[in-house]
Amino acid sequence: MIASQTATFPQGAVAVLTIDNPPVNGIGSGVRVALGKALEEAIANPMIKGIVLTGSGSFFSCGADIREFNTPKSRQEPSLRAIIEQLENSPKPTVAAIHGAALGGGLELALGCHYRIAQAKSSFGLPEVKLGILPGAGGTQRLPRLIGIGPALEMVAGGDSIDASKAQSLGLIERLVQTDLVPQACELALEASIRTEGLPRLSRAPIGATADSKVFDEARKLAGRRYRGCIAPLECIACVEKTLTSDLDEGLAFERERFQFLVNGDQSKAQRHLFFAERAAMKPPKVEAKLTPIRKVGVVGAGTMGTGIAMSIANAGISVVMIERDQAGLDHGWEVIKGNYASSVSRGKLSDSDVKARLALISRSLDYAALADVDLVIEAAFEDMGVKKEIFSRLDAVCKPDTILASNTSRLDINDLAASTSRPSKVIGTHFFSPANVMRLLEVVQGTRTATDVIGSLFAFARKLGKIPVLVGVCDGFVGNRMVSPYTREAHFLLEEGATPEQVDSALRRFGMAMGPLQMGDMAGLDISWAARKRMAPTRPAHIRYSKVADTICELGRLGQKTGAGFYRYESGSRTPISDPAIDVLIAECAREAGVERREITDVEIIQRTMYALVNEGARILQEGIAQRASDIDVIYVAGYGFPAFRGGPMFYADTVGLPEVLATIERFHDRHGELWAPAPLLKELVENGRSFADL
Ligand code: T1G
Repeated sequence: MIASQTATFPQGAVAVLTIDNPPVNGIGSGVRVALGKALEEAIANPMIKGIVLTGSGSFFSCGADIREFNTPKSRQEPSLRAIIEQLENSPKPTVAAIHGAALGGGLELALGCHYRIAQAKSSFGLPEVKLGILPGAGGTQRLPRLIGIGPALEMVAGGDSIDASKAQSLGLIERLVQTDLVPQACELALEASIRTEGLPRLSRAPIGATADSKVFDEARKLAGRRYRGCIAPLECIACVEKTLTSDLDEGLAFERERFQFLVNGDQSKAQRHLFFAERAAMKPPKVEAKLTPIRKVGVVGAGTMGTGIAMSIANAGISVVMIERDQAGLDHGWEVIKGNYASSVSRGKLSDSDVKARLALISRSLDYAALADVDLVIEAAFEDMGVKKEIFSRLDAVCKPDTILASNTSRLDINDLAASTSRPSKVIGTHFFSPANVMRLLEVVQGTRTATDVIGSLFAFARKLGKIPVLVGVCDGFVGNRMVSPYTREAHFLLEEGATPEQVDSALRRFGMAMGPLQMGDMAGLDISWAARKRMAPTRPAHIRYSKVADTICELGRLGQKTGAGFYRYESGSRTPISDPAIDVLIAECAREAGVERREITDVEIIQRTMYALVNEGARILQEGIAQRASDIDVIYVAGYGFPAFRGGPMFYADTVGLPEVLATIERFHDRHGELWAPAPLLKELVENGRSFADL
């Protein structure tokens, strides 16, 4: 847990304490006990002139062990705050020697030291706010005393890391070193041990230039935009604000009280659930066979998805060949890519040289022969099985035998596509989400004959792209889109029953969704789901309720933003939805034809009807084995569908409400609205056994 060594120099001996708790040097109870003891010994040892604290492996320390938060602590265990006070009150100089990353409690440990030096490639951050909590070991009180209120507010309430050069410019670290981190830290400790002026202790440092309240109001506005609906950022800001009116002890007490409030709240439990859920989802299946390294990729189709996918690959430094049917399509796709990169440059996100390097990785061709040496092809052509089969048979003929063939289809049958090739074990689905160069979610669709090493290769490839791969099975819509069908269906039914598009969308935005289902449909294009409904119409049972609202809107040529009107109107070039009375008339007419009596609809019902539709379908998906875990469904909805992280995802949200209540409500809907609301058997089984989705 803590390795203690003594480094001896002519000027004296230095105790080097190394946090050794792989993989991230988390500061769990074992580390705290061992570190407290090692510090006590070093301070008591008259031979020791100074103390250096460092970390083993790749990180200094990435903070407290998140798994311990809601578990009771034994009295013997020193708190992280106690350890930090031990470092700060040490009569001997303490120096943090930082490499890799100092995050959360790891950075707070370093702030307790008298000095901090770091390797050039290290990073520093207080990401607690992204877990729905705040730096609970003095970070909100010491950091402003070191780097000033403004930069401290940004780090504490934003949660983003800064690099070593930024840290040095802010005064967060005294020295930047290329090599010999620990020896240079020892040297600094020995130099400090003979200085006559007192050791720098942040708890006694005055707050720099007092910021006026405007900076806090600004920070609250920014937090409201970036973390809409989250309470942690506001608590972070309040703690930093406290430094202006309180001494350290009062500030620490306030920080502690607000930390406890947050760590016991639903929002933080949801966000910590997602932290581990994401990591569980991204774990590839156990594979014996060797993985295929993906060094060169073909993308067939230079439309919206194809260009986004090609950019995502080039952004990861992997070369990509983009294929289209005709030169016009290829040129248009190339212009779209250059335009996207140009806007990243204008927003300061990328430099011209970055863009040049990425564009150099993207080649274009009309000839499939250009795919002869690629390791993976991602087909992103028109969403039609016939078109895809024709492409796959050409790929099968041209590509190397071990080339993986993937389709970006959002709902078609991968097994059917695989059967049309000579290499079904190499066929898989890679469902990217638009815009593919931005959205992190990637549904990896496993066909019944897809080999596990192909899945493993795709997971490794997805991680290189910075994506969150989630393994799903084959069904219409896989996981995300399959669940969005009943969610949207209920939104349309609610319109017929009396709600307006604004009421449905604003209720769900207040719930925390990035966008309501009707505005989302207008943005994605109403024609996509219209085509799916028309495809399924022949097999739709006549006795099942069906809303004609969306079809009627599409039949008027109102396909969403791209046609200037859908559920809402859009002024030319604007994406701002404007309520359209013509739609209210259309909905009332559909309701009359369907014999639906309109009534007052409450926001509570809107949330229940849409959210529980997601949960019920999610339970079915779990039961059918289309998703491996309930938490995978949560990751899919938060990373791909704008579900609020502070609610943890649809399945975690259902657990938070309580499955008995969810089931009782679904049974009420079943009685009132018919078989579309038949409760999923798994949901009934969980309630009967007093279990929750978290137990799966
Ligand atoms: N606690 C517990 N487990 C952690 C952990 C943590 N803080 N950080 C990582 N892990 C596990 C992770 O679940 C995975 O486990 C393995 O380590 C590798 O992680 C008092 C209250 C550091 C950037 O928020 O951001 O300090 O899946 O896959 O991609 O004020 O881990 O292998 O079983 O992510 O190289 C604040 C969280 C805590 C940092 C490395 N700190 N960690 O990324 O590896 S709260 C954080 C990360 C706190 C104080 C407060 C990343 C990473 P498994 P990984 P990676």
